[in-house]
Amino acid sequence: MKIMVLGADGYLGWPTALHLSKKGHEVAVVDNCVRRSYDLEMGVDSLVPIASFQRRIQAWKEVSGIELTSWFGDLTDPDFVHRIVREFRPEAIVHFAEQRSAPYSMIDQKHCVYTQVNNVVNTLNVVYAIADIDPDIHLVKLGTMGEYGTPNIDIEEGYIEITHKGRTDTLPYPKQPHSFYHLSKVHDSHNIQFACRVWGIRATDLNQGVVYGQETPETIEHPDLLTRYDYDGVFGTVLNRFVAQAVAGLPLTVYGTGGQTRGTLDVRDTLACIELACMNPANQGEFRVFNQFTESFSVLQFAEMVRDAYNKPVEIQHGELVRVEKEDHYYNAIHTRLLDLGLQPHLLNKDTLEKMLAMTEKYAHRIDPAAFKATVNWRNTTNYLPTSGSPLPR
Ligand code: NAD
Ligand code: USQ
Repeated sequence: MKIMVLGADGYLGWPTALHLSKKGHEVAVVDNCVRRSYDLEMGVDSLVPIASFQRRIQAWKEVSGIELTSWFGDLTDPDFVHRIVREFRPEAIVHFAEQRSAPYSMIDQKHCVYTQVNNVVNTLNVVYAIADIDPDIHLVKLGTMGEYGTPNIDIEEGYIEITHKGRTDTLPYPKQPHSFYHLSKVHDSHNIQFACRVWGIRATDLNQGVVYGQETPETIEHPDLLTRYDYDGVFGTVLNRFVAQAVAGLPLTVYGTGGQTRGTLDVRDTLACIELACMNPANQGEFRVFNQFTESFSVLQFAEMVRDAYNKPVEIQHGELVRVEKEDHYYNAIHTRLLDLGLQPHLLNKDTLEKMLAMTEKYAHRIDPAAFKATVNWRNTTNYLPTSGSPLPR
């Protein structure tokens, strides 16, 4: 199958591109490497050193003999998007390419507007290119479980049947997102659904939970193939941060009581889910939604699992609730559709955590303890950032 991966220099896009090409698909990779500029802006770095986009592609050719078609460019440019889709003519486009940090989107107005413009415009350009060039192309779009928020009822996979004043309809599930970043994904979902309805394109929205882990069978084949691992206060996700904090000998930073519950999955399952979605495309005109996670845990449970898996003492610290979110809530999100397609999950266990801890110990000398600080508070409209006066990365 011909698959174009947008955002292929990122944490998830890079291992996905390798996985799909190893499985025999013809893969094109696209990125403008803006993610690397966010690190420069904030003075932080991936725990695991990563080779340049060009070097990674070369290394994969040396290791596997597989040549990835590649483009360096900005997806907010509609001419660029049309050109690459016309030239490669993919059967599926896997779209990871967005600013994906909730705290980054909550720094100030400039970062909020940047996030929403970048994300919504990228997706609109992709949707237009598909509709103009070949409506048969299947869009596989990375959404997020955080689009739904934490309602006091079960979360369905995209749609809910509602009976109102005696009449019944199946409607998009209500959205109460956690941040301006999560809101950008809601806007994307609405735009894609509209395009499916009006132009008859086909799309799968993968509402993914928080991803953990770093190693995949392909990335560990060569040091220049490794994917990034973020632990800082803006881009680091919860379990990855807790593992790095444990190794650094610092307290695990649970915000508030830690009752916040989230769907989660192993990075290896992200790759499997993407391939399953590509191989089983949505019908023409269908806006299909999968909830892409395998288990759910509270933040405190994540912290306790890391503490119990490590062979050194670990302290759990309940700090300020820097986000505006429910600390204690009902959470039951349905996630059967990927399992029905054959997903065999890697569940979070001691063995996985021990491997994550061992990988992190290998790079412990690269940990900057100052980077852990949570610098963004949802209640402030202007948060402190050393470079907050300068232009945003492009
Ligand atoms: P990432 O930031 O590591 O990767 C995103 C990539 O997109 C980066 O390499 C970036 O340079 C690129 N990109 C951004 N804007 C671009 C533009 N205008 N033009 C070209 N390239 C651009 O993020 P990730 O963690 O790999 O996440 C990938 C996707 O999965 C995101 O859409 C994210 O919202 C979603 N997701 C991630 C997680 C997670 O835990 N990491 C969980 C759920 C959903
Ligand atoms: N949290 C802590 N302590 C920390 C870091 C986080 O208590 O040190 C808490 C947060 O307050 C939140 C939860 O952990 O309640 C998850 O935070 P996170 O930063 O791991 O995840 P989030 O901001 O939701 O975003 C991440 C990815 C995003 C993706 C999302 C999936 O960055 O791209 O969309 O996970 S989901 O959460 O399902 O929406």
